[in-house]
Amino acid sequence: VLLRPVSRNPIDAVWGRDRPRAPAGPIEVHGLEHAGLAAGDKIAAVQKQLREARQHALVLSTTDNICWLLNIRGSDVAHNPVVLAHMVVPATGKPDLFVALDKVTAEARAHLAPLVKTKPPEALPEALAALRATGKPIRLASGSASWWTFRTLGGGRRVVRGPDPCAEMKTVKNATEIAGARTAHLRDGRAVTRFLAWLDRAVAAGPVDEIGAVEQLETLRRETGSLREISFPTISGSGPNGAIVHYRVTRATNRTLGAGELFLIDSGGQYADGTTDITRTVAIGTPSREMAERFTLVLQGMIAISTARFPRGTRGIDLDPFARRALWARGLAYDHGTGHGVGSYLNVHEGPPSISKAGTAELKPGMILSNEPGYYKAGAYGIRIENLLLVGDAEPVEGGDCPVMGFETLTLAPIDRRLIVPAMLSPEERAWIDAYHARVRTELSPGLDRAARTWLAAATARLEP
Ligand SMILES: [Mn+2]
Repeated sequence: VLLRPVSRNPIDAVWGRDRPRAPAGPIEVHGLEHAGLAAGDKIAAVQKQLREARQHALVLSTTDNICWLLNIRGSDVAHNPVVLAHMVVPATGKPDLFVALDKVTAEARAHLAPLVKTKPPEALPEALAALRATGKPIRLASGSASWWTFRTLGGGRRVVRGPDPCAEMKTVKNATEIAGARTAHLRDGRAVTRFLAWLDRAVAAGPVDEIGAVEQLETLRRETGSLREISFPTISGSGPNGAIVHYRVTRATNRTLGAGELFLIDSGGQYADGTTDITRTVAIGTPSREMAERFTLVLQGMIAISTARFPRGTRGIDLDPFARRALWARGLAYDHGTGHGVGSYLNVHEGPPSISKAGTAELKPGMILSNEPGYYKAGAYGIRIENLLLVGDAEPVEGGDCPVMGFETLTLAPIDRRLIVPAMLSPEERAWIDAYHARVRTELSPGLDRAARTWLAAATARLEP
């Protein structure tokens, strides 16, 4: 394959008069009570890095990094609360923000005016050409910037291609963002728990289908009064549809949740204080022995990540096999990463850190990652269990001689006990499940009505001996 640059976008030429207008959602200010760090301080930190590296300016084209840096959010991309924009951050002086001016509300203008010079997107090529004309080194985020941007900056060795400093900084959440994540997960956990309680009642009372489940879960999230948007299209797969990893239900594929089947639901919410992402697999009627055994193997992998202790410098790739060991030992596997980084009221998939074969970024205290091993039997059923985790320093291990880190579980919702085979679990694994369920019950119960509380008490009871 030979790629050749063209001066006109061929996709523009293909579009006819039915081309939708570019999104024009207003810019929202992401307040300090959620961001925890002022945009001016973030810009100063980036500029300090540029001066230390003797680079003249940084060109940003990644929307979530620009939103993080400026403490703004938007609605230009479904489920990702970002603003389509570019930015040039000079080593000293005021940065330029290139964004459609009709998105800049009076509130946004008041917030942005002290921070940046706001310019229309059409001014970008000229600004990049001016940077090129300085002949000084310009930093460009490799891996996300377009070839056009690279060429317009002059290409060659003057363009320093490296990681985006915002990407690194935003993955390590500050104390305000961590507190926000905890609150968001309490709120979201109650909505999910109400959903799971509803589901048990509803499938007993009559047919429930995949779309009906999606609608009920979104309704319950909306009833929190805080939902901005769901964080991705809900994956709602019953029986064989659960085995399709990125399944998205349509009217044509919609299935009734049948007795003796598994139902997998992977969903999340965008709240101003945090982004959530949770998967639960639920038994509809009585599961087969094989389903329960494989669910338990997936659970063992999930617990192995949740309870891992690891030294500084550990990367996601180092931990990924922990989640697979129990499955591999039985000749079973799953073909996706174990976990991804998650934004703070930003993208539900946020790099660079991940727990996967590609997870070469070091795990650092303050990072939020998902933990979502699974197992999929094509044509039959799918299993996935997903909680979000916060990386932190752990208590020193008795007798150990190096400091260790570990995870704190953020997600709060019961894991279906009907699918757990207690005899397969070690005493430590059983203790983890019982402690997790006790915590879920204690933390969620106060905000639930009597019916949901009663359901939750049973769903979080200790495992039978
Ligand atoms: Mn996920």
